[in-house]
Amino acid sequence: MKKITNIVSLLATCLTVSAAANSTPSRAYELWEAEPAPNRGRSNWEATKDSKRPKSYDRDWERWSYPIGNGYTGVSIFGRTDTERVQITDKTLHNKGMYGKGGLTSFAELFIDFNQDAVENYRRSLNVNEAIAHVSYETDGVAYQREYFASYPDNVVVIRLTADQKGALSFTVRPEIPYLELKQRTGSITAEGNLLTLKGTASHFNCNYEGQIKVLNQGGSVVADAKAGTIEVNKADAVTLLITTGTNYRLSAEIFSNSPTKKLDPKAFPHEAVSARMQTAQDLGYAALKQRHLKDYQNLFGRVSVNLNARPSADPTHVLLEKYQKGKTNTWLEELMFQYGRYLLISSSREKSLPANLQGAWSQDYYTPWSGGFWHNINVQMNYWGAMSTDLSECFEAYTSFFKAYLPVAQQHAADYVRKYNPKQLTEGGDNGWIIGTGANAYHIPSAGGHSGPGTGGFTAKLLTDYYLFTQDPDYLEEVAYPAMLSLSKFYSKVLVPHGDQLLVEPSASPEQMTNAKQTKGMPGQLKGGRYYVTAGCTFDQGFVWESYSDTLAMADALGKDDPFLNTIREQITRLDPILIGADGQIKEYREENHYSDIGDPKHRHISHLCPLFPGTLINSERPDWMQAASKTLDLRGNKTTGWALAHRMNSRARLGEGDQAHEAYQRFICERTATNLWALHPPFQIDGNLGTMGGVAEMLLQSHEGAINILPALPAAWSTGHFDGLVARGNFVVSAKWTDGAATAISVLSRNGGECRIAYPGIGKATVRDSAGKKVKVSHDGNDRIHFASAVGETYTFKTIQ
Ligand code: FUC
Repeated sequence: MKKITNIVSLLATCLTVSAAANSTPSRAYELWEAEPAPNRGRSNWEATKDSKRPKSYDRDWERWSYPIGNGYTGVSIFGRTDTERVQITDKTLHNKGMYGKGGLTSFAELFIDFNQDAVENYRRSLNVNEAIAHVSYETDGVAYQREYFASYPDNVVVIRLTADQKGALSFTVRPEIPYLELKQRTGSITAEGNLLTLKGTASHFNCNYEGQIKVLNQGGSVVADAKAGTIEVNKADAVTLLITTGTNYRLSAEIFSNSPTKKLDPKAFPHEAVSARMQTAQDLGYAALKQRHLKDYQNLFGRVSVNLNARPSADPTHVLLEKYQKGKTNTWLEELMFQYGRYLLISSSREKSLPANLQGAWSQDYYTPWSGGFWHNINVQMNYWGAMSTDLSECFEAYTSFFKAYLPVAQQHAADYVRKYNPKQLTEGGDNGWIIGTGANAYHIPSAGGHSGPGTGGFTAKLLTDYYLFTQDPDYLEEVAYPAMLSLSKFYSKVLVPHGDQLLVEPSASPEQMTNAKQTKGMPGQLKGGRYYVTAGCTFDQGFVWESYSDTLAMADALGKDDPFLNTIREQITRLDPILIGADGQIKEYREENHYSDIGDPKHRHISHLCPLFPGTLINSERPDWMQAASKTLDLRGNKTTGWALAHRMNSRARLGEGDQAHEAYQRFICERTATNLWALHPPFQIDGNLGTMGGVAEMLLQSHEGAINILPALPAAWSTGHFDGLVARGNFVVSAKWTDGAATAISVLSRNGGECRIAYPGIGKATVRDSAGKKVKVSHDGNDRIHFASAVGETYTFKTIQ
């Protein structure tokens, strides 16, 4: 199943492979345009029909601006020469949001009036290798340059303006606090000396915010206009603008447990922290800030390269995309999108910041679509699908901190849930585990239920498990992953209801799948949830109980733990009966389904019943019948769907070893759900599609969920020649591979953690394995297609063919 059929023999030729880790991708990736982003103003904003979305949204921002970010602050750059627009988001600033539970809202707008209309040789770009945006143009015989970056180590946004002639820089810096007229926040702007300060309060959570913009000029002068709240720069040689943002938000258990007005201390102001950061940034100066930014960013970004043998394109990005959409597919854009996904993850999710939200770290809205929340029935998990495999596990630390903070409320939710649905199982005052439902945000986590069953908890926990499996961090296993899994399993054990010999989650709902009375006529399932179909033991819920139980047992083994509750899991896991095949050869979404789509929308974006295939591991090559049924299900569901939904299909196809179909889902995503700034469109913009397809590329090239490292498990014909360096496999092995005409020609593995290294690839049994000193390594064979050997920490092994 996982084999690539067009590969007959392994490693036809031997090529040397460079060391895997920390080699900056050799190729230069950038987005660029020969025009600034349009900014046609609110009158051009597009109306939305959906009552749950903002009334209108700004397509110019969404489709043309370039995002930079440092995990805390997201910035969208238009690169204009008349009036530049720099829109600023701080992930902690929330108003009431569209559901009344809180939602991300735009922090500020920074306008810079240059009044330069007739410009030549204009170019704006986003350099993905450096995380720096550039603007350059000429006017009146002067060449102007701008650089924009968001530094994580110094938590500051830097804009550097230069010209090739002295005294050529004159402009007005004019910030704005958006949406004041809608009365959910107060705000004022002061201008003093070279400092602009924006401050106020978003009332719903008493969120006090402050933003500072410092205008540092070389040559010329700066003049503050206190009344207008602006700073004018006159005839400077060069200018550095520094931007810092902050609020009184502190990630803590109280954020989730307290009532809206008690979540934050109304008397706490971010002024000192924001000012201190500004001072540090100013003291460091532009050159040091840039160097520190590059060091930090490139340490992460430079770890992985994927080369699909494309010829780099010289087209502006929107032309590149248009050509692709017209059928001129090219792997250059596919490579670029992959690295752009890694860029977006690094820019929106860093240790100590909040996790990447539904829009990453970017929102120009009053009410961000779906509140800019952490949606737990697939979206936030998808954000991290590629984190570990593309060697960005540090980015997941933001989610771990978030998890730790919300855990007490998740425990409360679990107790309430058991009390409501299965009161006999409640351990009053004791441990009932934890659970999280779909619509979370920085201030609130909901309980499970409604349109998505409690499988949402297992969906989340899979990330904790994977973080451990990839990093092999023993402290994480002991302190975070194992306790979380054990506790989640406790919760699940309390919501399973006996149905004959089986134990079924009840109530149970396959996320957002709807039905109607006609469809359910004569069905045992009950329409308890209104338009959403609620039943017992749907595959999504049963599957995630299985995954959680299985992961808990594996971790207990790894730690040598012997909790008495493990016996309950050992007994219950045999009674879940999670995977059933229906009359059309499909994986059933519901136990009571016979033919495909007896219940629900046959083209639904969610494919929740395939979660046991991906990100789960229950459907795997040991069960070819299930693999085949999963493939059939994907055929039936089709690819006419939203951005993130294509990403799930892509990853699922990769798990099936269906490289061409995985590639087709990727192509569709690029053709139909990608904006000209390469942001993913649901539509509207959601970051999950970017990050999910990024993970999908890695999943096509390397897998490790079946106890071995599978090299090139889902290589499509379109990627017949190429190489990758630095992808990570579970066990913390860093892998590189080179292939020609669909056949691997060189493989190398760096063992970061030691331990048994298992490699699967057709014909690998014939290969010779050597360590970095060239010494032949003794390997054991499991047939011709699998080998294993004991690896040493820090050692790199290369594989060569024996014909
Ligand atoms: C899930 C999806 C929707 C949307 C929302 C943010 O609920 O079903 O399509 O992506 O999250």
